[in-house]
Amino acid sequence: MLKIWGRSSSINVQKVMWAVAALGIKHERIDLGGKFGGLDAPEQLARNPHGLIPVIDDGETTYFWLSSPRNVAKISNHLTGCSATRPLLQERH
Ligand SMILES: N[C@@H](CCC(=O)N[C@@H](CS)C(=O)NCC(=O)O)C(=O)O
Repeated sequence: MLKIWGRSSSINVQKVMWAVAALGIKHERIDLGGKFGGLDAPEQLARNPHGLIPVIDDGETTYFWLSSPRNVAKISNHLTGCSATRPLLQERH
């Protein structure tokens, strides 16, 4: 299952949450950052050396921390194995 680290009040986390919901991808979100802290924990810095959220773990070895619309599209394409999500994401932006 996809793991997403980040507090739900973060706009960048919300972009990812929208994408996984729109694509119907099973996921678990773990609170991190803001009042939850934890961004400077060693295991988190190992996932994202920038110490920012969102961080996504697809269960293999790939981690993402950029949630610009272009990167959300890349993440979606990576997760779904197709490029059909790109127009959808661009359309909605
Ligand atoms: N370029 C990154 C920016 C990530 C970013 O700025 N994340 C903010 C939240 S929106 C963050 O980690 N802030 C620290 C915190 O929440 O404690 C992206 O597009 O995801």
